[in-house]
Amino acid sequence: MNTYLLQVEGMSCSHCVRAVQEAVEELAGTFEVKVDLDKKSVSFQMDDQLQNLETVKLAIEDAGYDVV
Ligand SMILES: [Cu+2]
Repeated sequence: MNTYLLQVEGMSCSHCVRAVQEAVEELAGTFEVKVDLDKKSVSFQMDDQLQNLETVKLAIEDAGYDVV
């Protein structure tokens, strides 16, 4: 299990925070998802056997936000 931190652009309110949170949480192999609106970031733990970073990035982008 590794900890990751991604910068996410486009979040402006608590609804956005929830959308990003859910997009990452619903993926297999992600845990302890925390979105920080002020820092424009999402941190999470990921089991690299079950999930990969590219899929997480795509899930966030599919939710309507940009991973930078
Ligand atoms: Cu919002």
